[in-house]
Amino acid sequence: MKFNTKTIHGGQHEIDPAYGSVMPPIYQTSTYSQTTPGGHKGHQYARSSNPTRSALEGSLAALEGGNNALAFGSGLAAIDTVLKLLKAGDEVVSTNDLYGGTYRLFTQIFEKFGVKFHFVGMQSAEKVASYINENTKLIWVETPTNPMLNIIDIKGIAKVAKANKVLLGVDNTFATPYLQQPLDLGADIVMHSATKYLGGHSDVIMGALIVKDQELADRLYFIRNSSGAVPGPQDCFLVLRGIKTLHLRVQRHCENGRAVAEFLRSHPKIDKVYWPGFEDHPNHDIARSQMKDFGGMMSFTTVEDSYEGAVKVVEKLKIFTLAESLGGVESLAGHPASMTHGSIPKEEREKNGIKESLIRLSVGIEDEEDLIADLKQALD
Ligand code: P1T
Repeated sequence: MKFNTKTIHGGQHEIDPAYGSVMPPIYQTSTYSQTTPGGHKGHQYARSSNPTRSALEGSLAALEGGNNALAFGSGLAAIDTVLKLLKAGDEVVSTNDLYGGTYRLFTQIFEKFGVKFHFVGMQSAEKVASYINENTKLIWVETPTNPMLNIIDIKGIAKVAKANKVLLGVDNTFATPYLQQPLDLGADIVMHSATKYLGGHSDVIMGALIVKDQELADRLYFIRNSSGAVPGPQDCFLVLRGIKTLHLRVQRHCENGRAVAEFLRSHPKIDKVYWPGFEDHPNHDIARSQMKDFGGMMSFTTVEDSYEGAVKVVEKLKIFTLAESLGGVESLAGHPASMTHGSIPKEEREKNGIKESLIRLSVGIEDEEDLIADLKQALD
């Protein structure tokens, strides 16, 4: 089955046995009756499993080329579960430029439990390798990175991970499985904030992990069942519905992304535009080799290069909504330093290029002329 067909049919084996409904029903139940202890029809208690969730997980596994998928109550709950594979004394080599909430989870929750993190610019696999020692258990990659749109060579890092018997987890939120499939490039775990492109309509908070290895899936399942960060069936239904148009939406995000990035770059009030589709983006060749297209996420600074200047622009936008999050059908603008990355200390943020003047765009699927006109009037 090819990708576009998979978004609609992937992992969907069972038509509703009761009435033949084409979409899986929303099983809004916390528990399932048993005829005798253990005498159930495959589901006992909804923290452990739910048929609507299983339908979504089938779809997620198919899209990422995995054998198992697990859905969570949020993207951070999914990452939290990966980190719970570790124990005190273990070390993690993590991308330095990453979602502020992930950085906060690592530094303010897991460091307390004795896990050590190295935040590293992952532009070369050799550099990543130099941080590995006998305590290293996980390499955590976010690519494209949030919000600087750096691209990390998944295949290159996977070689380092394999050689050192270290797990490689990739946050594939910005790319989506339509653009990039990390398991095929050698990753062990793919993670999504399904809140974003997978859901696609800014109406759900959800996370996901997808893996190939059964033993790893069992360990993650055990942690999720023990810690309990599961999504509800209504949200699973919504994300499954969202996925059915993932390919169409992401194609349009990419087309509009290119048009907006090129417009911004040509505007006299713009200083830098960070978008991996530009041929002179420092990681453009890696992006071209591991991604199908370049996506609708980008960041930029204006020549004014000030907090006040950035605020003026985002306040003037009319079609782009000033809001946290990304990946929905509607275009959003954000100010990373004060919003999504506010939980990273200023010094750390600025080392990675997240200036007070930086604006991030999630380019939606509206008409590109309207998006460009909106940016133009705000900049003018
Ligand atoms: O919000 P949640 O579903 O828990 O996902 C967290 C998360 C994980 N990874 C990446 C790359 C993310 O971008 C996010 C969430 N990001 C935003 C809310 C944002 O506006 O960047």
